[in-house]
Amino acid sequence: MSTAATGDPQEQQQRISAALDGFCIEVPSWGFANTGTRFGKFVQAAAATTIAEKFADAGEVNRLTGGCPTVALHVLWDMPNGTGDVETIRTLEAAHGVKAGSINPNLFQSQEYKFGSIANPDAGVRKAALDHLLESVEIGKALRSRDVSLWIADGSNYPGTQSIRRRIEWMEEMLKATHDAMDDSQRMLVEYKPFEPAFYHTDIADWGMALHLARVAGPRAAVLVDTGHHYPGTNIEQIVAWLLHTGSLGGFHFNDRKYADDDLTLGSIDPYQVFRIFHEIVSAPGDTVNNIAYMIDQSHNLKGKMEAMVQSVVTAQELFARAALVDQEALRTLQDECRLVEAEELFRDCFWTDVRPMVREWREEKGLPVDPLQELRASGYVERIGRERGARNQSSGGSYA
Ligand code: AFD
Ligand code: MN
Ligand code: MN
Repeated sequence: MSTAATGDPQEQQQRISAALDGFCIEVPSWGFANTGTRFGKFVQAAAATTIAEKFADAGEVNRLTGGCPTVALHVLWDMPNGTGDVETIRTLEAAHGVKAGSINPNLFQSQEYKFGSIANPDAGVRKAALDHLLESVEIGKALRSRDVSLWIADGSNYPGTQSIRRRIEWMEEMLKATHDAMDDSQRMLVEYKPFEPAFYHTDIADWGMALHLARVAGPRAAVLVDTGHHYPGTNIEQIVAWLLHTGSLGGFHFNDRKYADDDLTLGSIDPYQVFRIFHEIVSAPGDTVNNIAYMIDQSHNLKGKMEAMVQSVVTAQELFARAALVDQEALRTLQDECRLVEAEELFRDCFWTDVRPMVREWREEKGLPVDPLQELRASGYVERIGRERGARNQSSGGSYA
């Protein structure tokens, strides 16, 4: 019965190289832009402001890591002209070697969404929100992007001020209409979040609500798990197991948290949790791994945007590699025979295995920089874009789009 740490090094290398060959994680355009907290924004000279700069930065992260060939777009921030911007995006894809990834509508910034978007009691506001969702679906079609990824910030701040049940009915109607506008190549990902910006009830607050709405919307809707969107102590890998079991896991927004939706770099607080999530996936049957959208959702106020993104991608690759080391057959036998400590030791062995030399080997095989963060620093890329963008960023105080 092999455990990873004492496993044959050649077999370990093969497992890791095969796993990383098939593992891609999407970077968010907004992760390169100046954003902040509700208490303020610390402007970074090198931050991206234009969609061209966001594609350049995403292309550089992919050149360094070999793991992120797509960049998530936020409609309005990145595509103020909607489908009119598709040609621009095409040109940027070719220039920087990364493709447009998920399309993320923005239903949380316009003033009209003060009391909600698709769950707003005003039918006119719901219609405006639906129009934006339908436009996002059309942008996805034009860009041949698979996923329309919805984060609905709707909710209320005080008991008794809104009908939770009527808001469910409105959301069901809006999401079904959006789903019906998609073509067969598209998917709708329904994200959930327990609180913030709403502080009494959030209309899509947990995975059960998201799963219900995905089912009502239609067969090409699934749930998006943002690892920062859970109360402390939540067993996220158990949620992932249930969503895998029900065929409803659309994808992830990866980040890390100590308290709430902190959007810290992936694995910076609890790497073991990410390893356990990845283990649920790599141990799932069939081509489950291929149908899941792995995405990063972060936008750092303190760390440098580029360094933080490279950190998150590299950490995701390393933790996925560790999960790939688990001998599933051996573990299943130990589990079925309730040989608890042996099962746990096999599991932990893989988590504690320093895979960095084997990941380095994979990078060399691929002709990639063996140390992406070091290469970023040596390349002078951040200094260069800081010089090119600094004056504008300082003068504009940074901006979202
Ligand atoms: C914020 C929200 C949510 C959403 C993201 C991008 O909490 O995670 O997915 O913005 O719109 O982080
Ligand atoms: Mn998210
Ligand atoms: Mn979030």
